[in-house]
Amino acid sequence: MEKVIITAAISGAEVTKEHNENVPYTVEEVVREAKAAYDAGASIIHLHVRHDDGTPTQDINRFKECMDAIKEVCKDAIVQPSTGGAVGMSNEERVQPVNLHPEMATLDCGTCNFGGDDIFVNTENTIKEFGKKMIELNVKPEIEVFDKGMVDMALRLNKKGFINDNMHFNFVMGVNGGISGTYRDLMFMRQSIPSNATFTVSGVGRCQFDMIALSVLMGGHVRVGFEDNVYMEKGVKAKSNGELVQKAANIVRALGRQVATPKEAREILGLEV
Ligand code: KMH
Ligand code: ZN
Repeated sequence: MEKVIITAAISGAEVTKEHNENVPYTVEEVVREAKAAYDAGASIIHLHVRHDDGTPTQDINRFKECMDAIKEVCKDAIVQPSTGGAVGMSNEERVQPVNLHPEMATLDCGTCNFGGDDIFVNTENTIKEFGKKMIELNVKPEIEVFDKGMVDMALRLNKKGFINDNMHFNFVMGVNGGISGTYRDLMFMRQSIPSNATFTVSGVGRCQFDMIALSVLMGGHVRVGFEDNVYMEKGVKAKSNGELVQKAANIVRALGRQVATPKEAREILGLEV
């Protein structure tokens, strides 16, 4: 089987220092967390950025500052900005980092409840607009799907030319409002995408490491990090994203697969090497 790409979602937009004091806000903290994740085996850094007080922003200048600083210390990492941003942001705000021509960016393929009163809104026209822009700027989308209907949306927009072939999916499992993080549902998602598509799995909350193990066994890739989960195990908070990546890498190796380097990740994903 091909090697396993580990993505580290180091910061997120909803998780705060109240959940784990090591969640990064400042550029310095972002760099610290990215480097710890990279050193432990992450080849993709999935990035949200904040103001120093922790407020999420999609400001292009803040993204540039953080991405440049990450690349200083994680030379060949793939830095993948979010276009999801935080719940409630406008499309104009969310799409800004795509203008920096990153190798990849996320493309969220549907609307869902997001806990409490929150709704994460991605209308069909939004997905088309973001997808078209990514094609124009040669940015590979990581197709984020929180439920099975979002897979169908992505497949339909692929046929209509808003998403290129060689699709790479991220099954986000366990959001309150999305598909649950169970073996049955992961199989269902896996069986719903084309056989030549690649996929990673993000288990949110307590299902994170179960989803990692299952994805490794199924031939998939894995995402770990504070955006999705701040615990090493029940009641034990992670000291860094590096610790979470290390645990994921140990699972990968224990199950007989190897961790991909950034160069290998680019080859697997069809990015320019
Ligand atoms: N913060 C969530 C509302 C993405 O990065 O593309 C959306 C999110 C998805 O995190
Ligand atoms: Zn994200």
